[in-house]
Amino acid sequence: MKNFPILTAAQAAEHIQDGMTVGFSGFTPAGAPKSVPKAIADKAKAEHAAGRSFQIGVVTGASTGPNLDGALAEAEAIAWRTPYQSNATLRKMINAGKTRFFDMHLSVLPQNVRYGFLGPIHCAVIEACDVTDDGEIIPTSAMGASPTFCRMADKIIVEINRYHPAALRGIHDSYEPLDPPHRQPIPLTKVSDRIGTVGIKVDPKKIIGIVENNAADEVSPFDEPDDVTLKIGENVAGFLAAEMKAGRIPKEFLPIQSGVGNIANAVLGALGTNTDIPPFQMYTEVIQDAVIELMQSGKITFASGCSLTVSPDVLKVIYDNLEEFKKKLVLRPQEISNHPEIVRRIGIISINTAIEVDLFGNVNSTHVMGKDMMNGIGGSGDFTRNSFLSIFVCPSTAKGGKISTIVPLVAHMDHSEHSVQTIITENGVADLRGKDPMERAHLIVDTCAHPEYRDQLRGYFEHVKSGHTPQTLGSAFAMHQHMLETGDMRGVDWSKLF
Ligand code: 0RQ
Repeated sequence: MKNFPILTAAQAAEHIQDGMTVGFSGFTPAGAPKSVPKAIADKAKAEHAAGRSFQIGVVTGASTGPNLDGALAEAEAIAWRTPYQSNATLRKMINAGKTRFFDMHLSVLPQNVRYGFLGPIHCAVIEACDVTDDGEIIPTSAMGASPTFCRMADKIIVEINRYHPAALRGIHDSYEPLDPPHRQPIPLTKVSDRIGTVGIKVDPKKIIGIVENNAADEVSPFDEPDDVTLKIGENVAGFLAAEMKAGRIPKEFLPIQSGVGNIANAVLGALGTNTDIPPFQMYTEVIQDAVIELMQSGKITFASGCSLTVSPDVLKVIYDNLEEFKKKLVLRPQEISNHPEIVRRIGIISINTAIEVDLFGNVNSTHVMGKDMMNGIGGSGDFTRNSFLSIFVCPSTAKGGKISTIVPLVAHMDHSEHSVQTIITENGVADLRGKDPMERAHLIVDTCAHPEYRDQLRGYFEHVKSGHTPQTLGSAFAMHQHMLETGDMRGVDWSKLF
C-alpha cells in the first residue's frame, strides 16, 4: 500500500469532474464506498452554489446506501444511473424525471460496460480491505462489477475500509469471461467451484490514491417475519418438499437462489425449519441473514453469492469465525453469480418477489401502477428465465388490502408467462406448468388471490367468450384505474365495462 498516495476524501473527489462516468463498487448495499461518494456530493453542492453544473453518471453493482446514492441524489449530482437502486431520495429523482435511470439485468452490466454500450468509465471507486503494491485489490463484503470497473476505468481510487479485516482475502473469486468471439464456457459446474483469482489485479499506475475509512455497511435491518410472510415461507417450503417427494426435484436437492428483502428472508427461514427438505446449497446473488443462520445450523452447506448483505451483528459472527466461513462461502462478480449459463447448467430453484402478478402468470417486479420505478429488475430476470424451477412470491394484497397483487393484466411486465412457473402467496400455490391461459387464470384466482378479490377477478375473465387468452383490452386495467380514482381496487363493476 505504501506506493500509493494517501488522500482525503475531498482530495479524491477533486479527480471527479462534471460529465464523468464513475463505476462504484457495492451491491445491495454491501461493499459500497462511503466517504468518497459523500465528498463528491459535497463538491457537487459547492459547484452548484457557485453557479456551475456538476453531474456524473453513476454505475454500480446494484443498490447502495445513504452515503452513495442518497448523498449524490440529494446533491442533484446524478445525471444518469444504472443498473439497480433502492434509495428513497434517488427513487424520487428518478420518478420526477430528474435523473435518467436505465433498469437492466445485473448479469449483463459488466459485459455492457466492456462492450462500450454505456460509454467510457472515467474513474472506478472501489471499497477494499487491502491493496498490494503491485496492484492486487481485495474487495470487502461484495464483488459486484468491480473487476470490470477496475479494468475499464482510466483511473482507480481505492477506499480502504478498516471495518472489514484484511483476512477477507480468500473469500472472493474474481473472474471475467472473454468477450465474443473469444468467449469460452465458464468452467463452473458446482456451486463451490473456484475458477478465478482471490483479488482484482490492476495496473498499479492506474491507482491514483487511497482514502482510509472505518464504517459499517449500510444494510437496513430485517423485519421479524409476520403472519403473512411466515405463511408464504411455509407454502414455498411445502411446495418444494412435495416436488421432491414426487421426484421432480432430485433427492440431493438443487441450489436455491433467493431475492432480497423481508419476504425472501422469511422464505429461507421456512426452508430451514422444514424437515422434509435436506441440507442444501445456495447459488444466489445476495447472501442475507437467514443464509448465515442456516449455515450455522448445518441446513445450508455452501453459499455462493455476490454480496454479504447481512446486518452488523451477523457480519460480526462471520468475521469472528472467518476461517471457518471461508470454507463455505464464496463471493463472485455479478456476471458469474447471475450468469444464465451457470443458472441453467446447475439447475437453480429461483425464488423472487413480485409487485404484481396477472391472471396468466406475467410478473411485474419493478413498477407501481405501471409508471413509478420501485428498485429495478435486479437479478430476478437472470435467474427466472434460466432456472430449473422459477417461483414468484408476494402477499396477495398490499397497502392494507386496498391493492390486489393479483390483477387482470400487469401494468408493467418484467417476467413473462413463458418464464414464470409458480406463484405463491400466503393463500396458496399456483403451479402453472403445463397449464393453458384459462386454466392459469382459474388456478391463480382460486389459490393465490385474496378471498376478498376472488369474485371480482373471476368477473373479469368470465365475460370473455373467445380467444386463447381471456383478455379484454378495454377493461384490463380497470382495477388499476379504480385504484387511481378511489384509492382502492375493490368495487369494480364489470357490467359497466364489457
Ligand atoms: O411499500 O415500503 O411503502 O411499505 O412495495 O414491498 O411487500 O415489503 O416486499 O421489500 O420484498 O419488496 C418486488 C419491491 C418487493 C423487491 C420488491 C409495496 C409495499 C411496500 C415493498 P412500503 P414488500 P419487499 C435479487 C432479486 C425486484 C428485484 C429482484 C424488488 C413495498 O423484491 O425490488 O427481485 N424486486 N431482485 O406496500 C403498490 C403493489 C405493491 C406495492 C408491494 N402491487 N402496488 N405497492 N408494494 N406490492 C436481488 C437483487 O437483484 C439485487
